[in-house]
Amino acid sequence: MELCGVQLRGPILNGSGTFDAIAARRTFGDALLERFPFDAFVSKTITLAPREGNPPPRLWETPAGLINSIGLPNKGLDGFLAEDLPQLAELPVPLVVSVMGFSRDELAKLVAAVAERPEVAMIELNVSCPNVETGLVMGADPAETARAVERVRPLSERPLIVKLTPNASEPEAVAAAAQEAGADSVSLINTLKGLAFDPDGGGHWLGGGTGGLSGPAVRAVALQQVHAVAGRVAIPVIGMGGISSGSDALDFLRAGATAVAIGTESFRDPAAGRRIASELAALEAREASKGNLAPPPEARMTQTGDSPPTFFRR
Ligand code: RRO
Repeated sequence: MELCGVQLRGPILNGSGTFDAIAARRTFGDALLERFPFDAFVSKTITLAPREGNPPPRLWETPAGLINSIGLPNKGLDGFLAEDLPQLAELPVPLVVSVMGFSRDELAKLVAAVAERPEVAMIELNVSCPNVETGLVMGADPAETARAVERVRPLSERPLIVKLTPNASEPEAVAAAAQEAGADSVSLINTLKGLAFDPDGGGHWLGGGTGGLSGPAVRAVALQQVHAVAGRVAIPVIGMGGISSGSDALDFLRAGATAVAIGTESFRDPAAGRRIASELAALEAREASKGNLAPPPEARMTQTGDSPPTFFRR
């Protein structure tokens, strides 16, 4: 398949920041490259200056979900280009680099520098991190998002993906603004704002205060937002939010996504991307074979309201 002109062997990506390919290569060696779990790899978001990230604890489990408050720890642009990019370039799939700026100037410096590197297939603009102190989330506002995309669009011939936040009153309006400003794709959802208290008292559990919720707990919200966004824009949509099985992935494709990303599930099972890809392929093969068996006209005529003939049920 193809995403923004980039050839991919399939539709399964990782959600940014949910799979450390460099650490996985250290642990699994070249076996990781032979059985790489994703069809494109999205880096953890980088910023212009290095960051320590938020103080611990950084994670809290909820029913069917995970709240994180990692706070964007990273080596900064120069450290990433010098140390991480050469290693990520050895992965057997196209590389997407995720960047986040605290201002449009910062974002422009990041995009210009990353776009120069031939190892980079696409750039994701993370305008939706919930865990940084400024409280400024460009992606919560359509006009701010448009200004950011307009600023960086001329700096890169690489496809630009805009990562949307679910914490916006109308994510489809933000997606439309991103498209209008020149984005090639949108990806969603980033995490939903969440909070956890220390069960032993003493206030907030997470060192960063609040965090972002992910995992199956957010799947229905993500599916609705992907459906709404895909109905509004013409550019490809990358759907994510609690995908744990091929059936979940198929739901996002049915909602209008062109590709999907796996996030929290990879923490449980680092090989989840491959499992989900093969489950999805089996489901799609089954759908295709059903499609070839067109129902006889009389069967179609017996369909009424909510009660389709039983052979349509799954
Ligand atoms: O690093 C983080 O805390 C983080 C980021 Br940049 C993001 O985009 N989404 C998220 O849930 N956590």
